[in-house]
Amino acid sequence: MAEALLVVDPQLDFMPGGALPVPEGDKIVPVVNRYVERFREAGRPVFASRDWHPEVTKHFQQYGGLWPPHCIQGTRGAEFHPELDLGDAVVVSKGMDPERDSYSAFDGFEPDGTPLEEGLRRRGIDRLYVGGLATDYCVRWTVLEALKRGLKVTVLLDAIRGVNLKPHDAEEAIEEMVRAGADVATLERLPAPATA
Ligand code: VGL
Ligand code: ZN
Repeated sequence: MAEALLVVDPQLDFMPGGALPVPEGDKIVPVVNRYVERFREAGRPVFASRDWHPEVTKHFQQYGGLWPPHCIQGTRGAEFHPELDLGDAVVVSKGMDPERDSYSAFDGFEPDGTPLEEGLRRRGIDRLYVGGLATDYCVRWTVLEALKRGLKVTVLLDAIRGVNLKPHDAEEAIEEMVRAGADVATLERLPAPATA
């Protein structure tokens, strides 16, 4: 079995200056680049999810949701940060259903329509290393869903940032993920990804 890196929603709208800015969201960019390099050198796959909303969705405030419009398909805000070097990462798109308010990358699909879970199983992946935005929403839901599906998860503490609608949301999200069975790591304390 094998390991993969999953970078959750490192998109411009979640960075300072974007439509739904996560404080210090851009600080993950150089760190994520180093993780990508490590995984690439080890021959392990890299996945990047993207929030990919239609203009009208129950996810947005105007239509009963929590959020200002963000990451609308095809807009600049929906693009990955230009300084990210995601290489040939598998892009997983999520949030397309206008009727559903979903946060997990496990509700997403690869470009050919393969659901994320199936794509991971096909590649023999049993552990995900997860970084990205935001700790208290899409990272949290993605990690909890991965654990429920029997995958092992390592949360990359130096490659995540939270929205913190309430001041301690991100901290509490990390505690919740760990209680649910997630491991944590940083670049300096990263178990060497096993080569296949
Ligand atoms: C996210 C809020 C709304 C996220 C997505 O990627 O964490 N947060 N949509
Ligand atoms: Zn969203």
